[in-house]
Amino acid sequence: MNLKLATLSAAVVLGLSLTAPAVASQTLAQFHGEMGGCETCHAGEKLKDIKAGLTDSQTHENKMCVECHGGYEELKSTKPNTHIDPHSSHLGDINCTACHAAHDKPEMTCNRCHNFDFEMPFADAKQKKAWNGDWNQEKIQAAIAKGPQETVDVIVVGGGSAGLNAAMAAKMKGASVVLLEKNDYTGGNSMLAAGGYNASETRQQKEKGVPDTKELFVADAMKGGRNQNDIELVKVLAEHSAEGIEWLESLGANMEDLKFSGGQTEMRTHRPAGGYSVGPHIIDTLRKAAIKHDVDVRVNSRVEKIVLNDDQSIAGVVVHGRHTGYKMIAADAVILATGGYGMNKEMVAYYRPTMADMTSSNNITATGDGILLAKEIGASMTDIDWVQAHPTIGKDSRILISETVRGVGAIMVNIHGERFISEMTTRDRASDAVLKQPEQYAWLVFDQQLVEKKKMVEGFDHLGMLSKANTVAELAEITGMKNLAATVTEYNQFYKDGKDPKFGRSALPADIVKAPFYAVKVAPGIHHTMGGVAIDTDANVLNLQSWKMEGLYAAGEVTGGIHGYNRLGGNAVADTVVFGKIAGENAAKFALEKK
Ligand code: MEZ
Repeated sequence: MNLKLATLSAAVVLGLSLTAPAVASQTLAQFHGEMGGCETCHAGEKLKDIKAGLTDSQTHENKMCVECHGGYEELKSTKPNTHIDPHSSHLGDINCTACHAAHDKPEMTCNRCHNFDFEMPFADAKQKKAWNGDWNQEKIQAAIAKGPQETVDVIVVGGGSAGLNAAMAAKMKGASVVLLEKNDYTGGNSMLAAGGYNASETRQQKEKGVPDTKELFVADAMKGGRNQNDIELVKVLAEHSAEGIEWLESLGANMEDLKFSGGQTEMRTHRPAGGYSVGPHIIDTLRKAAIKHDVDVRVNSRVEKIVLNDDQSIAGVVVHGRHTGYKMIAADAVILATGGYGMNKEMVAYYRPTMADMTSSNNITATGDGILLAKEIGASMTDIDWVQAHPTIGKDSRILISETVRGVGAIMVNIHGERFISEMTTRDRASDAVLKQPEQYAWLVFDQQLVEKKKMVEGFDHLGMLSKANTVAELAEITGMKNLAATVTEYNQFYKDGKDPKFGRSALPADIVKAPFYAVKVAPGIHHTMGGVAIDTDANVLNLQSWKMEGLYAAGEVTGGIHGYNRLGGNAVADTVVFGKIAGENAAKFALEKK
């Protein structure tokens, strides 16, 4: 480390403020440049060296941030955030540059979904042109005409759970792999998954004496999907669900906890112990595994075209790198793992106009890119207009109040404090029921017992979403739910009796007795797009004649067919792992056999 960098590090260690720029509208780059020149952050002093060392992931630059300021784990232990820590709740260890843009206005990534009043260092720097939606056809064609600049066996498009699982599986089968993620960090929508992973006949279930079977898994998924699912895909999901858990455990995940989700006859939703959210945990595990196994993961890299050879076989993709521009990468196999389209307003308006104005719990990455890429080359779509509303998204927000909260004991009541449906029914039914209530919203009500079991609830409290009181009567007073006390008394009796004669709630895991008592306002919002690219049981994409498109695979929410008309909570995470792994293994086999 040079002297200036050492001084900078020392300042950080001593807790000196480095946040206030000396000059208004100074950028972080100027501030660092004054300390040690461009070399402070870049791989050289001269423009040509900087350019040569600059990757789309800004690998060198981020390494330099960590060298001076410390890495995620270090900063977490020395500067514990007493209030909200988005890294712990879902972001995990992401590139520093995702928020701290050096030559541009810094962007607090959290505010893409939230609304935090938090001033970033160098916040008054000038905003440059945003990097988004080019899809520049001339540049795409020029990249194809120039020919591939790199060749690998398998290209994975998208860095959520399906993509990371696919990349890991392909790599472990001996293929060379590159994973291309358009966002500035991996994780996709999976990073926000709060519920769990459905699997049957697992070690965890056997240890707890849960008499679940694969056949029951299939029956529940089909019933939940109103029998509109492709049963062959559902069977594969059930068959491989336990194996998927073991695979994640072999990569370092903890999936010890078990709970019920809506529409299940047996308890099969697996989660990390300690009440942590499943998505961030799986993503963290997979990110670490990808580093350990040397998988080439590139962020800020948006695939804008799948390129075919004259014989219609896969030639590769054109990727648009945020810093390096357009280029073609050749590969014999491509896996689409780009997620759904819940955040693409135009697509929702086109496919499901009645939901166009709904909020969405999805990450900003869920823009349906893979569906558009696949359609362009003749892939078939299944159930494309089936969009799932989740009944409990924080009212007027984009924050999902996980089904887990109901799964471990919350009740759902209307503005008068009256229950109106079994809290554990399927999402389509629960959402419809909420929309039929006065004011079209509901409250979830629970007590301190639940908060102690579910760490995620602390996050809702930090976000200011919870009403809180020392007695149920006081909670009723604050929220205006005049019949709440009577409802809670009645529900506690149902708990004691072990059955809910009013709405037939399948699981009554706790009563509502321990102060403080809480309520959170919820309303339905877009959560999952069940339709997408048609695949077969090998995760091979099908064309309009239902023939295999050789070399093209897809997994996760970009696909259709598995969930039918209504996905059960916990089946999406299972889908990303099971079909991600199948896609990765089959793509590797295909590419390696072609060599
Ligand atoms: O699978 C899901 O979408 C899920 C379990 C969501 C949730 O409510 O946590």
